[in-house]
Amino acid sequence: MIFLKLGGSLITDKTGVEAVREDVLARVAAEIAAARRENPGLRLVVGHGGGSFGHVAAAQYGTRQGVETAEQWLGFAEVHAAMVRLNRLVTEAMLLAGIPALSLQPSASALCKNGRIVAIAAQPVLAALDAGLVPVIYGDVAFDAEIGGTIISTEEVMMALADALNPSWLLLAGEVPGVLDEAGCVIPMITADNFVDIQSALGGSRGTDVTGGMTSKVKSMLALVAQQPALSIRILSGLEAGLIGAALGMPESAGGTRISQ
Ligand code: IP8
Repeated sequence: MIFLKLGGSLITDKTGVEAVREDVLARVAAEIAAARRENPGLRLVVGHGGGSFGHVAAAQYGTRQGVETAEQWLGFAEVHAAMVRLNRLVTEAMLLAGIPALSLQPSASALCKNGRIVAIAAQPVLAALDAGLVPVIYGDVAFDAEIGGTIISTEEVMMALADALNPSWLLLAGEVPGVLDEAGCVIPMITADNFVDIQSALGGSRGTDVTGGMTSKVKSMLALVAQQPALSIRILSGLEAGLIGAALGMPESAGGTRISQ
């Protein structure tokens, strides 16, 4: 079982508004289709981020911090609608490539408390996999028992599903070739043991925001592999043709950064 996240920065143009990278989407879909043909037993869940779709409305209404007023609830509905528009494009590209992609709406499945997912319906995802389908999830809005509503990222949805689905790999395909060190080289392997050294390398080379971004991403991925020792994570570039296909075929030896326990 493999979880594959297509980053929002990979499949959309973040400098535009609701601008999809059609060429990237078509190529990635073809790579996924080829990997499935080579390995018909592959159980695959695909997820995608928001990029220039959900994040624009989400920032405008501050949806992640909570939803209370009528205007904020309108924003909640608009963020979801933007994500559905992107999800349709992703799903259509996959269907066109011959992948039996089935979109499953996270906001109809997940419930949160203070911004954290406390329940998610894993059963429909399992049923889809058993039927030979490729479930497609995405970063979405979600109802929240404490703060009304919030935003759940693709990784958060995948992490919540990991308990029930036990994936062996989580592949995070983005624009960057992996986690980079001070010299700009890809760090091939991160574990809890070498994280201290890596953290200082990250801190030395980048601005505070970016450092916080990658450091906190790596930290949450290390927490995830500590919870799920059989899971490994790979951060890789989806911009380089063939890498996603190679990672789906042989995740152990694909490029990028591996995060393991
Ligand atoms: O791009 C967030 O998903 P992400 C999606 O995986 C929304 O963080 C709704 C902004």
